[in-house]
Amino acid sequence: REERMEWWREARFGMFVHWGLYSGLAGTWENKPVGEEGGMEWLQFRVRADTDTYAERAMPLFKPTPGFAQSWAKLAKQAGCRYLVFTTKHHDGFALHDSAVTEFDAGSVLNRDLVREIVDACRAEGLRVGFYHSVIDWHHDQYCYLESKQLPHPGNSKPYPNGERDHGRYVEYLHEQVDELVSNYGPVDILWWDYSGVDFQGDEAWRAFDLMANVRDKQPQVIMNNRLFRIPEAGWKGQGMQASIPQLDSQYGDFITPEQHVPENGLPGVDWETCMTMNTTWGYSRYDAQWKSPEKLIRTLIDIASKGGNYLLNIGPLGDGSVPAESVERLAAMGRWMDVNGES
Ligand code: JFZ
Repeated sequence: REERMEWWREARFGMFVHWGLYSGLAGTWENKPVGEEGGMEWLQFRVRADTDTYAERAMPLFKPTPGFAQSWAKLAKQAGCRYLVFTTKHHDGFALHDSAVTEFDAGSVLNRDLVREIVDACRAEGLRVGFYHSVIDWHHDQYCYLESKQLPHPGNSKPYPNGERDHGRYVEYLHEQVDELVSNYGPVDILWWDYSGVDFQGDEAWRAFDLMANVRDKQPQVIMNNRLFRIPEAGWKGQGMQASIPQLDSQYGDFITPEQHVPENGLPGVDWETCMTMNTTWGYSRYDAQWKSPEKLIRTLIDIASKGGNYLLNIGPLGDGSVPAESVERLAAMGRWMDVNGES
């Protein structure tokens, strides 16, 4: 473990990318803003749309231009990031790779493998690559926990159109899809799981230990976060974004993920990474103008580095894969600071 953590502990700064079907919708539903702030990657849930309606409206707006991935990788590199973590699948369930186990994926819809494009682009810039993967999946008809209970389903207004669901079949799907991701794209440096809710604990809900063991088997050097679990032993106490505590038994993951904040005294004795947005949303919104200043972002990077953590700073590209100008400017400013002050 010490060996595989080495590069990550020195990396300090990574780029997070939230990008998927929701990106083209840009925070808009039926010509109205879904909200001024907050996670627009949750758009489907926020408007309570079933998957068919959501996909029908979102797909025509999701049109990645050729070369979008190279521009992300160059941006990350110039900012001084050492790694890039991107959403292979978010909670809506749309997979960016070419998956054999679903047609709700980029392979089926666009005849492209966007995971391969992004991985290749990162490698070309010498960046380490991480896969964010959501265990929540609103589109899967056997996914029965938490939010999907509250989503309508096509042709039936009842939450459980088919009676009791077989959660085991969803878990099988999850395992198969993750297996594709760790088998077909060469070395994967990070598996960034997201996330197990309070009312179900990782192992029973996801067969998490099996899931992690298979990933580790295919990718011996991979580093995984703690979000398959929601228990104190895995660094979670209570609910909410402030809930990280400095303990992590390595069977639950390699690092802890404080969200949108820097723990006041760091998290002594454990590896940790703060993930953060530059405005208030992870997935792109054309309405969110609450940008943190470049100075504030640089100070946060210094604060985190001085406390022994890593900073995973998010961009939310548009449906065509282009990056908002506000994000490009901020990353450029951070890159200028890193050129002077960072280690090479
Ligand atoms: C999750 C996602 O729901 C969100 O869309 C984004 O991807 C973010 C990085 O991760 O958000 C969470 C997950 C867990 C907590 C809070 C936000 N939590 O446990 O407090």
